[in-house]
Amino acid sequence: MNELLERFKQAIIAGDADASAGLAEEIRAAAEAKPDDIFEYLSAAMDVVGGKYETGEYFIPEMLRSAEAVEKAMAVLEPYMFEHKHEQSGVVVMGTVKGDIHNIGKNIIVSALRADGYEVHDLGVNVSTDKFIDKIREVEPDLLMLSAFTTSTKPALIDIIRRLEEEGLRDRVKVISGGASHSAELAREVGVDGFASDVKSSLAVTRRLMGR
Ligand code: B12
Repeated sequence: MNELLERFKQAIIAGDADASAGLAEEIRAAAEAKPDDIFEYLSAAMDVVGGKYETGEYFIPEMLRSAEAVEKAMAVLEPYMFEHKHEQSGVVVMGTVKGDIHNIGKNIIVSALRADGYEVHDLGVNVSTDKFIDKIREVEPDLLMLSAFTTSTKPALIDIIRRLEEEGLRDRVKVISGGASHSAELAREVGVDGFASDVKSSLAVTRRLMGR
């Protein structure tokens, strides 16, 4: 299985969407890999891609090809990785904050939350504070989950918390942020209720804040 997962990782690094989707089919058919293993190889692949970008070996088009290779593979693997519950766990509004267009990690968390029984309203990427506030008024979620991947998104996170306070909504919704650049320090500075940087800890923090 590890050899198959290694080939899967290499296909993502190479940005070969046909190969990654084909290998995803093989992984699903073998039914041996645990979701955590798949995430480990997928994240490791994107770390290599990020590293190649940093050293100037890859540029934006190569990163986009790798992103597409992940998306195609996830479409195959999602039903296998997340066994869906039927009870309702809570309502979530989620999106990637303004100025940020990364969506792979967000989409994975959206899938994991849906599988864990949450009704998720996914607002997409580059979401303005106004759009978050409007949706919160409309659906009155239990949780607001914010993806933020670049360090330059800190003001956007602070703006959302400030607006929630101004609009008298801060006590009505728990706010969780997440993304590659997150740390306990950032979470404290921004004023969110919780943060996480992978699927397992994201589900753990949502359960904790929902009192489950
Ligand atoms: C792919 C990629 C892109 C693709 C994105 C395609 C897409 N459809 O998403 C493209 C090419 C568009 C891109 C663009 C840019 N990128 Co980019 N990108 C990456 C890369 C290589 C991988 C990201 C990824 O998908 N990882 C895999 C997923 C599974 O992991 P994840 O994103 O961390 O998500 C997990 C957790 O964070 C968590 N999570 C995610 N969201 C949430 C939300 C909540 C609430 C919770 C609890 C948890 C959670 O769970 C997820 C699942 O495990 C990273 C490097 C890296 N290794 O992360 C750089 C990276 C994020 N990008 C970076 C940069 C700088 C950029 C650009 C500014 C480049 C440029 N000069 O134009 C632009 C930004 C454009 C913008 N305005 O947003 C930097 C950010 C540095 C920083 N600290 O600010 C990184 C770290 C690369 C680097 N080392 O320089 N990028």
